[in-house]
Amino acid sequence: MPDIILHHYPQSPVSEKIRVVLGIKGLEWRSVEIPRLPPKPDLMPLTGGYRLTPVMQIGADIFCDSLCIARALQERFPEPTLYPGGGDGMVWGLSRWTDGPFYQTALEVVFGAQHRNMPPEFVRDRGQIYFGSDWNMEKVEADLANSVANLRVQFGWVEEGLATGRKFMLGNKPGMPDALVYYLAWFIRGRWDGGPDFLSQFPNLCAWEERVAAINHGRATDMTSGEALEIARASEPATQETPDPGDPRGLKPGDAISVTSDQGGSTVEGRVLSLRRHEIAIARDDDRVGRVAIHFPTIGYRVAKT
Ligand SMILES: N[C@@H](CCC(=O)N[C@@H](CS)C(=O)NCC(=O)O)C(=O)O
Repeated sequence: MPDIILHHYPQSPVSEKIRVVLGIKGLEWRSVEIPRLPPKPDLMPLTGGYRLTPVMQIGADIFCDSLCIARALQERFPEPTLYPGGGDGMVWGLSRWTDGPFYQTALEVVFGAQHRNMPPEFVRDRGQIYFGSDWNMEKVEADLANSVANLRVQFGWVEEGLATGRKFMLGNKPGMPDALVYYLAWFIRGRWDGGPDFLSQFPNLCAWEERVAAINHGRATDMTSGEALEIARASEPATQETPDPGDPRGLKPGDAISVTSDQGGSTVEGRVLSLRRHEIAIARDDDRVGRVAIHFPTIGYRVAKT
């Protein structure tokens, strides 16, 4: 199998989730550092316009969104499993809490407390992604105490689970729920000045954070974006044409469609290649990399026929 290539940047919390997954699985991978703000000229040929972080590449197959990336890694490298305590299926449902309301609350706290110390162009960019087109940091700041109260409840639930003596969320082995909660603790600890003090009220969580940090990130070696583009150009997508007769949208391989993240950002256009209940892959041709298969999760993305 070609190398696993992660397009990411060190400060990205959602990338930290995937780096922990790579660590749980003990994988070797290649690390391409991408810009924190657009333009991302060496990413666009691969993703067809999708700009969020992280993105995974395996040859000419491109995986957008951490939900799609984690699942693709579990399918290709089943052991050690991301479902050690029998959490099959349910862990993806859990991700809709951690990546939805829990992440949103963490963003409200970090931006509410720290936005005045962030570069204005960064606040403008993230403001519209995380808080919508009518974002207003003064309001986020004014609501900070309420957001911290909500964050405290959610980390409190995690603390209750860990207080039972389990080493990890699903028992004595780490799995997907650990990656899903760890990246939020990592974000709060590292990006909010009050984070370390806030987290110290959860002693079991702090001890668990150390255990997850010790798993580390697998074995990464750097790669340039140029090398990654060359690998895509020299490869053909491994994804086969796959119909899904049960697709409620009536989509079929070959249909011309666009895919747009609910978080906004560019729309990616291509032709349906593979349909599975939880994922869609589209084929797209690009001047720099030739044909790529771009994978998106079904959840969180809107598909329209073009
Ligand atoms: N649903 C996406 C969310 C990813 C996300 O929000 N990532 C942040 C960075 S942690 C981002 O893309 N920020 C804008 C950027 O990197 O350009 C996923 O799970 O991958």
